[in-house]
Amino acid sequence: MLRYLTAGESHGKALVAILEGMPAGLRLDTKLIDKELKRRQQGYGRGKRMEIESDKVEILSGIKKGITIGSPIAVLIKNKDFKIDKLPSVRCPRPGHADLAGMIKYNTVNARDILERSSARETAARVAIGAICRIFLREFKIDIFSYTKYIGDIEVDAEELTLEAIKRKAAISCLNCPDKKSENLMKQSIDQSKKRGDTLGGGFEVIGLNIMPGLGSHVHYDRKIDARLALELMSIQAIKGVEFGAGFLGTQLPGSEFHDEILLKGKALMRRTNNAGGVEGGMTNGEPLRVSCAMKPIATLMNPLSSVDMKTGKSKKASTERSDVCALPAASVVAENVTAFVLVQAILEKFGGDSMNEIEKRI
Ligand code: EPS
Repeated sequence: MLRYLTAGESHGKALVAILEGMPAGLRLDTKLIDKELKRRQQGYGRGKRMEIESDKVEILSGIKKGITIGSPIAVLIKNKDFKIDKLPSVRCPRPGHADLAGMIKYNTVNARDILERSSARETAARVAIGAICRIFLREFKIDIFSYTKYIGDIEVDAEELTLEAIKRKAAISCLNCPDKKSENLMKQSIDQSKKRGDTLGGGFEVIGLNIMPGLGSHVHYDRKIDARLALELMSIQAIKGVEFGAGFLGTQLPGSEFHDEILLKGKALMRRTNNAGGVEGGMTNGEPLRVSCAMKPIATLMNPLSSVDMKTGKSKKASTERSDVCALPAASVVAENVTAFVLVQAILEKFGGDSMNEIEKRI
């Protein structure tokens, strides 16, 4: 069973994570992990914190000469902005943030105790874990990428593009957007939002190629691959919805148009469409995995909404903290990497094996 834990506060000393269950014999190139960490830091609309940090992973255990030996892999990402003990109290909870519910739950009038851990900074640790999983997936030519579908009310039209073109174009965009015209409109919208002291959310899609059929299982709720992906994806900060394939709108189609006909190409099976997004009955079906996420606008507004000072009990504007105007491209990098974790977990469950050699043979 592949599993992980993360720890670390946004302005604490470091973020750490332990990944347990990774087989022996996988070469871990830290450059590939750092590449994912860097991708997570990028994107138009990010705040000043990303100019301070230059996230790099240090692997503390689980490897010898860069190759896994089957024992737990511990990773460390240091915070340059380590100042948790000097930071001021946050007494006016931000609507939409974890602040108020956390203050009530943990019995504090200082939301600092809550926001330090609820912060999306934690996702750097999850990206490091996911990046290790991506290195595993590369061995089996499984590729994961993502693209921005919309930011605020600006939608990208990627209908005519092949998956290969979406990947290539999104990879060179500062907004992970496969269409230049939409990217410019999105940038303008982010600029205007920033001027107003406001924030923007949006939606993105994660695509997985070359995934073998039969990962996950229909036999029990907690083995269903779509349910497991939804758990990982919904737990990313600010993600409010997860859709597979044609998604919620697709379900307005009648069954005859929604379901993906099974055809023969020679002796091979193929599908006319992929409205299911590569998952049927809680199992991968061999088609590309397509899962979309909706991200709410970031809760820290420089032009704050109404709140209450939890110490004095008086009405006040919500507290402000350094933050991002839009972090959609970063969230999609996190989503790619947590998807990688779920896929490796399901591959190990299906094929088993303690070394890469053994797994390769079984696959
Ligand atoms: C983030 C780190 C945070 C924020 C943002 C993302 O750093 P700081 O709070 O020091 O500016 O930039 O986090 C949030 C939006 C949030 O609500 O916590 C990161 O590493 O991605």
